[in-house]
Amino acid sequence: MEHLLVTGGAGFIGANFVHHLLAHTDVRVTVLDKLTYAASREALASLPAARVDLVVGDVADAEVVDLLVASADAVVHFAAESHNDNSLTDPSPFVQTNIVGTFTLLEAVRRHGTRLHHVSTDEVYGDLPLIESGAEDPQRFTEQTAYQPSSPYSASKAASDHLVRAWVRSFGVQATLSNCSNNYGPWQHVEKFIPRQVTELIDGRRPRLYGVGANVRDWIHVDDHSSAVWTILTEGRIGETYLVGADGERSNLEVVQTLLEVFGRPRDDFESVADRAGHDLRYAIDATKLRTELGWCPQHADFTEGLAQTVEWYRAHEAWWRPAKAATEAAYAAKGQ
Ligand code: NAD
Ligand code: TDX
Repeated sequence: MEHLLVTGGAGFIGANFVHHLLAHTDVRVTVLDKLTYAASREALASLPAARVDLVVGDVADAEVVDLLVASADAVVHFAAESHNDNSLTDPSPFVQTNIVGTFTLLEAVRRHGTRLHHVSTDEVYGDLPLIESGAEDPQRFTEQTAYQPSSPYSASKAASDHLVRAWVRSFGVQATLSNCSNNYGPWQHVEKFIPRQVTELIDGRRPRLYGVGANVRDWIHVDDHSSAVWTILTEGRIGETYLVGADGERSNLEVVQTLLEVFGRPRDDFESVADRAGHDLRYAIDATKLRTELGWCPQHADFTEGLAQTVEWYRAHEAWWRPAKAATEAAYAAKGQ
């Protein structure tokens, strides 16, 4: 595998994955990215032009996709509309990019017989009940959990996963899939939970919790997601799905309290704002298959340390996130969030 096509490689996880490839492999990368509001040329700017090139285009544009797939040894598909709150305001780009875009890519890899890895989310499984305090062995998602997406975003990702499996079974497409939990780390847009709170705190404002902050997310450092995707691409079995997670369950309230400690602020110095419609209660991943079958192991075990490093990264990269901050906050304020 010498030349990879990475869709959505100018977004948060895609860009971190490209950095991971440059540091740990010899592959050459072509990024296909539409450069939506969520993308960043800067995230790729430090990488050598001899190994990374960026094609600005739409994953739902069959002509461009066919041309790029024809010259790649394998494709890793990150491109998507990714924010749940935006999908509640306007679902249309979610259907177009996440479903039609994945369909377009599948047709191209079918024509060219190209290996594909499809990147998806644990949100396709819907949510789990919150854990009673003191309860043992709480339920977690596995590869056998039934699909039950809640939001337009997660429904569009679920649809894309179904298309990939159907193309494997019906047309013999050489694809693997992964469903990962919530990522954090550098280059994440300020609309998302952790960067929003970090940048509010840098600005001397209070973090904003939806409701009382009881909802639970299963956090994984983005580098660990990258190593999982590379492991599955190179060692995974065709047609298989692997769940990716690092045993990082925390309530949103706990995350905010950890951030408040990092900033030396009182633990109750946050605001409760309007809750998200249909807000999933809890996500939790059982990554046993990936760990035992492919020997993958996350490297960022300490969430508090990872969070503190992420705070430092946002402090050092204010020039990058500042231009998006005011408009993002204005859109939240208009919804009472
Ligand atoms: P992101 O929104 O930060 O980046 C998405 C990228 O896709 C952007 O660069 C954007 O310009 C590009 N894009 C959007 N529409 C496009 C189109 N039509 N054609 C080409 N490029 C297009 O998202 P992210 O958080 O980096 O997520 C990447 C992938 O990982 C998504 O498929 C998402 O569902 C999945 N995922 C994300 C998380 C998470 O915690 N963020 C967790 C699990 C899975
Ligand atoms: O200001 C906020 N306050 C708040 O309490 C924001 C922006 C969010 N939240 C809550 C909602 C969620 O319970 O924090 C949690 C995390 O929110 P998001 O960062 O929007 O992530 P989530 O909706 O869990 O989805 C993320 O993980 C799965 C990614 O955005 C998806 O792309 C991925 O598939």
